[in-house]
Amino acid sequence: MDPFIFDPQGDAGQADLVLGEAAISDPGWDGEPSALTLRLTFAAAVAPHDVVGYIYLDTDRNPDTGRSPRDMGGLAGQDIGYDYYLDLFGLPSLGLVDVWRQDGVYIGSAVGEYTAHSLTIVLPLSLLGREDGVMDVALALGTIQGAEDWAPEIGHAIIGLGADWLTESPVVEDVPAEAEQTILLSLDTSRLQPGLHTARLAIANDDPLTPLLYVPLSITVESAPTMGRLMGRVTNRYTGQGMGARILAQGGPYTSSDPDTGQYTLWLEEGDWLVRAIALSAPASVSQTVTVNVSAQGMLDQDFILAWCDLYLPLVMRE
Ligand SMILES: [Ca+2]
Ligand SMILES: [Ca+2]
Ligand SMILES: [Ca+2]
Repeated sequence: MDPFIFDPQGDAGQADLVLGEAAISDPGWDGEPSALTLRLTFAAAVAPHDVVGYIYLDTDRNPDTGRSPRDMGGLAGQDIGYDYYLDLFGLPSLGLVDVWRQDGVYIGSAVGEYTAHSLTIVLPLSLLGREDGVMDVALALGTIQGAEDWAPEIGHAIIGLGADWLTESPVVEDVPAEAEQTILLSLDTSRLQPGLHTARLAIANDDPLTPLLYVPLSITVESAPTMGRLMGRVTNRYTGQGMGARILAQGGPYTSSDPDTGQYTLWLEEGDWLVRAIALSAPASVSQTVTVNVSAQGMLDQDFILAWCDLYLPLVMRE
């Protein structure tokens, strides 16, 4: 799992968060949804079974949409506009985490599981609308007596930017004052689509003002001479609008379409492929599968049309 927040130990009593980690699972060919796993680790003295609170998710990463955490137990310095929030108040009694939209619409529930000093929550990303897994996040945690630990107190954390093509070594190292430490980065681009990929190297340290330092990283992957390109749009049959979908090649790579335009590009090795588009914010059964033949250096147009009616229709009963 990728750490997204390091919170100081000792800044809270019964709900002292020290580490937040996240992982996003790949979507499955058979429609297993992408899921977001969140693991919160608390100071060793904390029994996380009493912890309640809110996790604010800014899924469009736009502070001008949604609400400020300040409106609901958060701090004014937490600079996001959350579009969804996770409500942990059902955890101690029911073991459930409720997912709410910012305007108070109940979306669904997920199970929270405890291990020693950690709490793990697994959320299907389809609960969060047109979500690709990258989002801004802030937390307010406490007990039913009140909020105790905010993370981060100023700014926000980002989840979903973990780069599985990058490993760093050493991961943990104490660096004395005025000393230097070289960190070796290893790249594995074998599973990456051609194009630009970015990541941030986070360096946790004991500076109270900037407990996390970020070093931006980017890499451009060139296509191999044996690869060809599939391009097109994913649209909604009922509205004609572009829509967000996962485009997967069976046994191969996948990509996502732009949620606004529906446009996508998927690079594949030459040969025959089964390719499936699965709507992101709909049941996984909303999909279309095609067979394509990709030629080296070739470009193939392939549009997908998905039948998904994203409306709640009132049901009228008549005698
Ligand atoms: Ca803390
Ligand atoms: Ca927002
Ligand atoms: Ca804190």
